[in-house]
Amino acid sequence: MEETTPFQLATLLLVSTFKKYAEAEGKKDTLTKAEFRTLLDNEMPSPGNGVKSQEKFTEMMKDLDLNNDQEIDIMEYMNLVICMTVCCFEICKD
Ligand SMILES: [Ca+2]
Repeated sequence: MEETTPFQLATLLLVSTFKKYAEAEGKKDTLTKAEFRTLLDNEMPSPGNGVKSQEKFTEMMKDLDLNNDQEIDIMEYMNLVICMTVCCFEICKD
């Protein structure tokens, strides 16, 4: 069996993290508000991440929930991943 590359591993981790929280309640392939809140609290616990307040969370949910169904699907989640990746890229610049 071929070795998993770092890129493949990163992709698997992003998907498994999404699924872990999405499967907690309701539909298995989308994040409810509560599931999304738990994902942010557990996976992005940095005090500087700015999503701790309810106001910031509501704003973030509104920005990500493009089809306005009050849930975050995998494509909407990917917009968060893109933002996080670009921020990381900028921070890692020398
Ligand atoms: Ca949605």
